[in-house]
Amino acid sequence: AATATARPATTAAAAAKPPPATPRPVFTGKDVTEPLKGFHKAMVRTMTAALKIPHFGYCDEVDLSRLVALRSELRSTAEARGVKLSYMPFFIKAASLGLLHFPVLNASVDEGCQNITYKASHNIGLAMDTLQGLLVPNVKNVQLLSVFDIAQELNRLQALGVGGQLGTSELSGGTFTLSNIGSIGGTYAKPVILPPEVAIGALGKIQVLPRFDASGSGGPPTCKGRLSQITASSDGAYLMCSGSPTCEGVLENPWVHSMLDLQ
Ligand code: CAO
Repeated sequence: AATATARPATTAAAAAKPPPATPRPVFTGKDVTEPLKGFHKAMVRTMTAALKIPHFGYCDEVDLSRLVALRSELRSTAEARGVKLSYMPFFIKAASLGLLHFPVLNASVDEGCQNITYKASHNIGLAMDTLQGLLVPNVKNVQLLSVFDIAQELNRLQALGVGGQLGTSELSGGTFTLSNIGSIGGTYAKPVILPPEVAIGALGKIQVLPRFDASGSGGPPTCKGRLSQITASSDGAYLMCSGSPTCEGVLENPWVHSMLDLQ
């Protein structure tokens, strides 16, 4: 899971975001059985094989405020070059930089678990929701690519995914995988390792959350403003403060402030 302490530009802008589409309810009136085919069948086979691998999971939170700021700074430059810059290229590059330090995670073991092969390339796969089902195309040789190169390749893979055109060259040769459930909205995930790889990473939703630092500080404690308004937006609820210069209108740490100011 990832947290960002960066405050929203304006709550009005956040409130203007369209709500996510809600799937329509399906009423068939009778049971429907149909054969599992193609990619769906392959997905079941792979996931079943994956569950034979011993798994150990570890979850943590990371402050991504600086990444959020950096992406918003670079986004228009990338767009001017015709490339959509999401968070994924940064996550993929960060994973590759981590793998340079821990090559044992960019490896594969043989069927009988007798040998381990340390892979030279960082071919980082990403779980992709496509019309063909859940597919894992990979970005090849990430260790040689810049964040912008990765974004470009990701755009290409996404376009192929949307068009149902991902092929063997995109889907094979992966050495490590990332699953970003954050774009859908969950905070934690328990992904399964894609055989013959030995590790997988998952990312939850980046969100603004109240947190304390190591010294116990969690926001400007000197605020003497009064809470004037609670604004709900698609990103959560923000408490508006009526006048402390330290708060600039939106409380950095709503819960600490609400306790201080309301008591
Ligand atoms: N937290 C908050 N917002 C996030 C986010 C995160 N972790 N990850 C992505 N977003 C945002 C993006 O920035 C983008 O917003 P903007 O348009 O404002 O930039 C929006 O969510 C949509 O992102 P995207 O899906 O277009 O692009 P992506 O590069 O982040 O993700 C891909 C690419 C292929 C992973 C995605 O399209 C997809 O298929 N997601 C589904 C993954 C899935 O099914 N996971 C389950 C796997 S089980 O192992």
